[in-house]
Amino acid sequence: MLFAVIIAIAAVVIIGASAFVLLRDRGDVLVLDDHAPTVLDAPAPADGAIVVDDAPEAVIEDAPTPSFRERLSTARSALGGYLGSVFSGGKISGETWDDLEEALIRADVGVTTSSSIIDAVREQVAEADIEDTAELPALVKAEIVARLDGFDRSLSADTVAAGGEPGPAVWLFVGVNGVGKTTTIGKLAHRETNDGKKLVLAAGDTFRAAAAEQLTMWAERSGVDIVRGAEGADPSSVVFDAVEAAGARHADIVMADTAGRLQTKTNLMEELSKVRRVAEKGVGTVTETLLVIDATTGQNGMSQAQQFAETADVTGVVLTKLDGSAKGGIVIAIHSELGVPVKLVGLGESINDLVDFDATEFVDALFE
Ligand SMILES: Nc1nc2c(ncn2[C@@H]2O[C@H](COP(=O)(O)OP(=O)(O)O)[C@@H](O)[C@H]2O)c(=O)[nH]1
Ligand SMILES: [Mg+2]
Repeated sequence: MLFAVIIAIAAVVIIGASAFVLLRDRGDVLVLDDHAPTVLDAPAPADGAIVVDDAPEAVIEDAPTPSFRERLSTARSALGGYLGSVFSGGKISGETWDDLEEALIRADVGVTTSSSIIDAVREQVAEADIEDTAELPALVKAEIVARLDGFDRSLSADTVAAGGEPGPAVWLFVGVNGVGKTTTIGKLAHRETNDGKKLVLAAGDTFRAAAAEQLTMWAERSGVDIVRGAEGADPSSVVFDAVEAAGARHADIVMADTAGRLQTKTNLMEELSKVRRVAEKGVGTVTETLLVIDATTGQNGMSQAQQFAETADVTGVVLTKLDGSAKGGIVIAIHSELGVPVKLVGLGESINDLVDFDATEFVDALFE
């Protein structure tokens, strides 16, 4: 009897252990051995004590598999037929150009960029004596691809050795309130952790206590460390402490959340440049400043984005909520008008709903 119980227990242990190994091999489970998720409370500058609390276990999530194009078409997005109707066949006329311009503008490509695309295509049509609208999709596609080509979409974590020791790379996330900064950091933390990177998150949005709570929940999902400050604390001191903590832990990347709302735009921009300065005061180097833009805000979002792009040294755009927009044309406007590449796209609210932007697949999806 006792023997049977021992056999049963042994069987359970063996099956459990092999299931664990299998899951780990598939990269589905984020169990960081001897590295329990930790919440670090950023010290008030006066006392300097870091409080370390144990956080709950990391959550198990499935790894993403479908391609960017597949993800785009499942998310009810892209240009949703705006362009298809223009190219229904027949002779090219003045109306064709009007229709094409209207389609591009309705798809959020923006007035300036739309007319520049049309001018370029018209020129080619005239030069090659093209008469049929059936030939236009290939030309428009090539024009759009040309506007998306030649940008480096990688996220850099290369840091210059500071005093002989390479310090952490700092990625700043900026953008107006509600665009998806905190969510994007949460998704990206999961991805980079799966990739073997060691991270520290900085809850630099100290405007609302809920913002730090939200980021802490994301940190727990991926089992990464997070540095927080009290509500109303100086965001740059939180980022500074996060960089210090990352340096001490030999972490690769600090992902810093920021507030998107202050009394005035000037205050907001000044605060962001202070955060940036302070992030590089110690061992950290800011290697990415990612501007987060909500695809559903269209041209309105573009004019806000312009202000950030002008003052914040933006290295790339994260375009969120493309799943909720039928107007993927904003991608083209971002490249042409802001001069920075879309590096990542948000296609939902879950942890795996963040994908690398792929220009060719995107343009193909536009014309489906
Ligand atoms: N559908 C969808 N919702 C998103 C996406 N990214 C963020 N959100 C949602 O947008 C809301 C605001 O996001 P949050 O990260 O708090 O924005 P923040 O104020 O810029 O930090 C939340 O409800 C998110 O779940 C996305 O790619 N798709
Ligand atoms: Mg936020």
